[in-house]
Amino acid sequence: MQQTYFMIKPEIVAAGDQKVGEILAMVNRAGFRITGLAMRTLPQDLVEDFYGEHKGKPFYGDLVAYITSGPVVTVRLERENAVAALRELIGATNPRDAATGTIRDLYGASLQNNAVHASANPEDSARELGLIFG
Ligand code: FUP
Repeated sequence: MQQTYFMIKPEIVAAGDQKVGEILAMVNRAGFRITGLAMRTLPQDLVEDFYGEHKGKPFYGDLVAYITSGPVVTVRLERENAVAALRELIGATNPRDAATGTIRDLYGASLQNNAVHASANPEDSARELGLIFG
């Protein structure tokens, strides 16, 4: 069993419970078990750390401002091969490039407002779960 970090981003949470419910149902149908779940507005210093690999890039400031702009849904998931399986389920970073039927294809609006986050690899997963769930 492997753990991974999943996050539903502010524009989806702001749009109301229906989209949050639909996305969690997709994750559930794909065989993931939810072992941690919270809705919270993340503090700026935590988000700066979380996206630390992007510090200095032109989109970094906007990204941090966006993620801290309202509540997100933070989720710890467990499944066999969870990290790779969840990345496949969410689709490419830019919703325009996301495979048909993936979460970012169905719910993403733009490169920045791409609906959800999932850890990119097992090292990121451990780091992100530590930051978010302690
Ligand atoms: P991902 O791992 O798919 O979330 O993608 P990245 O780690 O490369 O990027 C993190 C977030 O930064 C993306 F979800 C969207 C945002 N981003 C931009 O806003 N502009 C860019 O040019 C690249 C990424």
